[in-house]
Amino acid sequence: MLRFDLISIFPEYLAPLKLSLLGKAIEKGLISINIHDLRDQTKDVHHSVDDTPYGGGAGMVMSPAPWGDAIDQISSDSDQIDLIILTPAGKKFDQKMASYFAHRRQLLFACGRYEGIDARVGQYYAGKSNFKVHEISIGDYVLGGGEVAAMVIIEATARLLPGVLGNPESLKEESHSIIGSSEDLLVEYPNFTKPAVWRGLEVPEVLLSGNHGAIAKWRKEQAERRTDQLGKE
Ligand code: JCE
Repeated sequence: MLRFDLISIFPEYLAPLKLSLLGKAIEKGLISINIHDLRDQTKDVHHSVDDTPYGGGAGMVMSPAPWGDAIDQISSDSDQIDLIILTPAGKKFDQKMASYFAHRRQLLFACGRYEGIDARVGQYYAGKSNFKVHEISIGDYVLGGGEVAAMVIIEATARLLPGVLGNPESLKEESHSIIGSSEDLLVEYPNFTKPAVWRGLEVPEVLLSGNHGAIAKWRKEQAERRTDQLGKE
C-alpha cells in the first residue's frame, strides 16, 4: 500500500486524483490518496498563508508556519516519508524517478502557489532523519502552482504499482522499450486498431499478416525511426 498525501490551498483542484485508474486503485486498497487544506492550519481570522518577500520583489511567498504545522500533523506517526516540493527550479521528473517513488511507502506533496514556499520548509525537513526531501519540476515551463505537477507525478508513479493496471503486459512491453537506464527515453511503435481502412488510410499490411516475427521486426524499426526523429527536433 503506497500512501499519497497532498497539501494545497486548492484541495478541490486535486479531485480528479480520485477518478479513473487511481480511483480503482484506491478501491482495490493498492494506494490511498489524502488531500489536506493548508488553510486548516491557519490561526488568524483571514487564514493567511502568504507574505511579502524579504529582500523585496514582486509577488508573495508562502509562509513557513502553516506548512510546518500541516507536515508535522500528517507525518506524526510516519517512520519513512518522502517530502516532494514542487518547484520549477527542482530536479526534472522522469520515468526513473517515477519508478523510485513507486518503491517508497509515503509520498507527501507540498503544492505551493504564488511565488512558491519559504525555502526553510525544505531545509528543515531535510534535517530530519525520517524525511527525504525532493525538490522537483515536471518540465521547463512555469505553472501557476504545484497541484498539476503533483498529479502528473502521482499518475506516473501509481500506474507502476502491481495491480494498478488491468493488464500487466502493457507495463512489461514498456519496460522493454526503455532504452538504457541513463537516458530513460521511451520509444514506442505506432498503434492501429479496426477498421483496416479509415478515411482512405490503410493499416500497414505487415500488421494484418499474422507473421509475428515480421511484425516484431517492423515495430522495432518504427520505434528506432521515432527515436532518431526525436534527436533531430
Ligand atoms: C509554482 C511560480 C516560481 C513564479 C508554486 C510552479 C513546476 N515544472 C513546474 N513548473 N512550475 C512549477 C511550479 C510548482 C510549484 C509552484 N508556482 C508558481 N513559481 C516562480 C511562479 C508556485
